[in-house]
Amino acid sequence: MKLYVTLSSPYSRLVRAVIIEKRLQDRVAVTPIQTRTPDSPLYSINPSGRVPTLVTDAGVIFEDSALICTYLDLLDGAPIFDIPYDKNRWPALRLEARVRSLLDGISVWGREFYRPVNERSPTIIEHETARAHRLADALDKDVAAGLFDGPLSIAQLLLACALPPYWHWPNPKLDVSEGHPPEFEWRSDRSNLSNWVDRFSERPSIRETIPPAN
Ligand SMILES: N[C@@H](CCC(=O)N[C@@H](CS)C(=O)NCC(=O)O)C(=O)O
Repeated sequence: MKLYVTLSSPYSRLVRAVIIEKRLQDRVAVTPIQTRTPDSPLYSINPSGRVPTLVTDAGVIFEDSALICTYLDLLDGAPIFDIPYDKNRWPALRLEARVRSLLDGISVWGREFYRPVNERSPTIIEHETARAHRLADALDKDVAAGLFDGPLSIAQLLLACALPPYWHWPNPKLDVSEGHPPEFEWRSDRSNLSNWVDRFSERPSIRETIPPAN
């Protein structure tokens, strides 16, 4: 199978982490590909042009990190990320949705900075920055309440993939004519979240998927 990714994409990183957790490295070739260009080679594989995109051995195309993770998890018939239909199901799904909401917002926020300065929207940047801080506050409380302490889950992997440092310098893809974009200071006053991410990030699946410096 082939998994098309960009190494900076947090959604792709989640799937790359799942491949490591499931020891599927021999079955899935992680293949970096250019996205967001008029002639991206991904368009002829997946019309959405989004990564992660999985092409199965039978040539079936999957997109969306959640779907791809479920597919890969079930390949060996011994899923480790399956959420059982018991009383823990709704808390687990709720937590995963909250983390995904953080990541979705951060992605919109970060994308603004990849535009030329004169195309950036201060309104979107302000809105997404505020959203990210509200969610980080809520997740700090969730960590303190022990909600991320259970067995390995997609919510945990997503949280670790969503909160790296964002910008590496020098970064030729960013217009810095009006200065460097601000970092998302998600650690400040959030020691529960910060300590949890540091501890969790010692897992090989997180260590081995750190986005490269450009
Ligand atoms: N909901 C999707 C989001 C995937 C996504 O937004 N991928 C971004 C990279 S982080 C992408 O491929 N962007 C390319 C484009 O918009 O053309 C998932 O979970 O996989």
